[in-house]
Amino acid sequence: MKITTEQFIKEFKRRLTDEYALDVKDATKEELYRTLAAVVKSGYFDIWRKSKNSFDQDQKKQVYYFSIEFLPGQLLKSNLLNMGWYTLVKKAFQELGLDLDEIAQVEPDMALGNGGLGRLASAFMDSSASLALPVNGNGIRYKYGLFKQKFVDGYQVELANAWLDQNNVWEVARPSKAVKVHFGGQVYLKEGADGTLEPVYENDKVILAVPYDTGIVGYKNRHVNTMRLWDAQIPAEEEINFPTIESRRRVEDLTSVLYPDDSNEAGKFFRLNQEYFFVSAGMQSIIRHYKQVHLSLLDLSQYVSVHINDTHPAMCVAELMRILLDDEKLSWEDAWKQTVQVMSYTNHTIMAEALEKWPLYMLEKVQPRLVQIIQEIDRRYALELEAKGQSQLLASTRPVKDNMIYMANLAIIGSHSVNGVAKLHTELLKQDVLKDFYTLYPERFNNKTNGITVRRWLEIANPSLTKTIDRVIGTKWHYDAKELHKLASHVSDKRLVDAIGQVKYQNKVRFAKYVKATMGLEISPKAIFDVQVKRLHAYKRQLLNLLRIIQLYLNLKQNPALDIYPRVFIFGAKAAPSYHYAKSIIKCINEVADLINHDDSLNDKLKVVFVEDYRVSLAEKIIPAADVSEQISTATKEASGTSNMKLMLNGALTVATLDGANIEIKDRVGEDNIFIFGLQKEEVLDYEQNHGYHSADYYQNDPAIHRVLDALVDGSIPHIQAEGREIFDSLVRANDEYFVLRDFEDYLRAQNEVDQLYRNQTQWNKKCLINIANAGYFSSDDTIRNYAEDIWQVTPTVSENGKVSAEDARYPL
Ligand code: 26V
Repeated sequence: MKITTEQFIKEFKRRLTDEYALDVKDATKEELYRTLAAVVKSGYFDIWRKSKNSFDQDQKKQVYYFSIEFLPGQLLKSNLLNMGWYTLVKKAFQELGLDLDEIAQVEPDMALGNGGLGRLASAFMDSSASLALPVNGNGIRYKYGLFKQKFVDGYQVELANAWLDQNNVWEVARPSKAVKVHFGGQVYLKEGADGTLEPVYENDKVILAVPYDTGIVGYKNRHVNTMRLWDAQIPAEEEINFPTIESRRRVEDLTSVLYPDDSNEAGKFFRLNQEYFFVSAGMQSIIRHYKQVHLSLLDLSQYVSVHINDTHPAMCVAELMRILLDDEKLSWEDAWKQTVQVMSYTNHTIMAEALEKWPLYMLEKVQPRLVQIIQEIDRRYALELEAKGQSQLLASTRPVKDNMIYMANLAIIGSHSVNGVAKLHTELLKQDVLKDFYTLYPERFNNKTNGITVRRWLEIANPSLTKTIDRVIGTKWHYDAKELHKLASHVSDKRLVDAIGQVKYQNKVRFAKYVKATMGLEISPKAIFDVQVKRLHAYKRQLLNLLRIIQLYLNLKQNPALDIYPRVFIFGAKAAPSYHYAKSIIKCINEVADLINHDDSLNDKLKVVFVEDYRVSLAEKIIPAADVSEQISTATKEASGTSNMKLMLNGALTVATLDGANIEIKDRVGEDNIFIFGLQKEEVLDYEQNHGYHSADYYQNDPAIHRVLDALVDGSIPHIQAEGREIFDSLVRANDEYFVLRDFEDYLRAQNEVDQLYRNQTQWNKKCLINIANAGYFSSDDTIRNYAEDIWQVTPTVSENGKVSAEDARYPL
């Protein structure tokens, strides 16, 4: 049953009356948004129910994707698109005199993540649902999402993001599915009547974990999965144990804030509590549900897969052991066999500082029983290595060392699969970071290159490009993004190539309007829009970009007639609140922007736009308007990157180091269609291992670098006294950890090529077309298909009408 425009309008009006007693003309955007969301939900809730039931009826193997971050952004448009309602509702709204785009903007971003890691988790949720794969998300329902960023005098200021204040229309609270999580106290083992050891808990606190479920709508396939986020509450019968306001607040705080990745000491303890909370709640509910459907826990791994997204949920290993041993009375050997078969783990960074380790004493306070179990895992692991004659690998791989728990080690030992997120990254894991594990368990290691949701980043974010593509190759790519490759045979089609350029221009006009409206800044859509959007981190080298901007500025001041193609540099980035250096870079970019944007003598050849509060919904505005994609991390440091994929999909050309997934992008588009520069992996590793790099030499011997760096400290750029000095020192005195100065010259070369090529619009647009044509290889649909086949061994469910991804499988009203 398909819905018609008339049916939709009737239903919409009826709900608006029922809920608000209003006519369309009298309703606010907020009221219209809520009403539309209600109609949308009525379209998929029944299918959601059926999808859930079918898993149990068919005894399907289930995947549980544990992630401390999810970053879905806004859900209204993607739900409409996936239900097959998007065009219809757009049209119906026009008939009602309403603009769907405007109303969709009312929705606050669901920003329960910092960056790539969380966005990837949400891409995977979308793709799993679209492939009708039985994948469930498991995470935390933070009351405050990632902070809202404001710039005050060029400094980043963090404001609370109380996104739930406006109510989340998509979630459903399920108090009946709550579980109890035990924290703290002491534990000892007592011999039971049957001779088995039983843990006895004393003085522990019990907290109620209440799940909030969000339906994840599959793309036109009548399949809806669940993302389950946990909220912490005080159980009614435990009120007495939380007598003070302070103790009650501690419970609320458990699920209140999302920690930025490098939070401080005090925050760390909370973070560990959060990790145990969502791990324990998730694992308990999995086992409880499993027992309703299956008989024996010895079959667990046939029906359950648990994915550990980065190390934050690594305690899943120990928590499952706890449940199987203590609650279900399995033997250690049986429990361990199931655990390893159930668990799989993805590593998302090789940055040593980001590899989690926790002091034993801290976990002892959170959950003493887990400490016992982890120590036993460690003890048995040592024995196993000894038996295999591989004790020399023990120190570097054991889970417990010097009273610290190494979470990656725990995850790897407790999993049957370990994967990196791009080819280079996986190679580095095998040969460098995790090489001793690779010696021990080569069969566990595999690569799964990241991907993006092509539908969100093209169909939703860039409707005019979507139309242009549809006209040439049809709409099959909406299901299978690799179909985009058919565009490649049209590079000689002048009309198409021009159309690509026109679409880009229109998108730039639109973004320029947004910049004017929000920042009061005039930018010309004729200029090159050069975009770097990602978390602010030293290794991502926003600084390299900035140094080039400063150089262009100085050159233009010296020679106003200098022939450079006009460029608008666009930045979007948040810095972790305690990451001082990253915040100094933000301040410097903002001051350089201020200087440049107010200098009429530059004749609009340069502009710098640092958008406030970069987030998924803003990315959807910026990325379609980008000409150049900056992917300039120090080789080896960026595990994959995913903005690189989104930008190429929207026809931006990439300036890149051979790092992360950039390498795979280059392999697909060919060297002529990407601008590669900079040190390569071997050179970086060589510098690092042999201490062969001396950044001060570059400052001393390269006059161009000398001049640019001096501008940081000699007052040429106002208001950056402290920050300019800090950055100068990091580059010249602290030996420039990320080889910014080393790569500067080659970066300029690559950028000059960009400048030249852009003058030939036909050549440029052809390369854009080739990039778009190859971006389909980075669809998260394919990535998740590989996870399903290689790691989880799950297959798609057959949808309600017997079809999977059927073109006409619209959602009914
Ligand atoms: C966190 C920290 C915190 C302490 C300072 C150093 C540091 C460095 C990196 C991180 C990020 C940790 C995990 C993460 O978000 N990784 C990102 O995962 C994306 C999805 O796989 C991937 O595309 C990005 O390259 C990777 O940085």
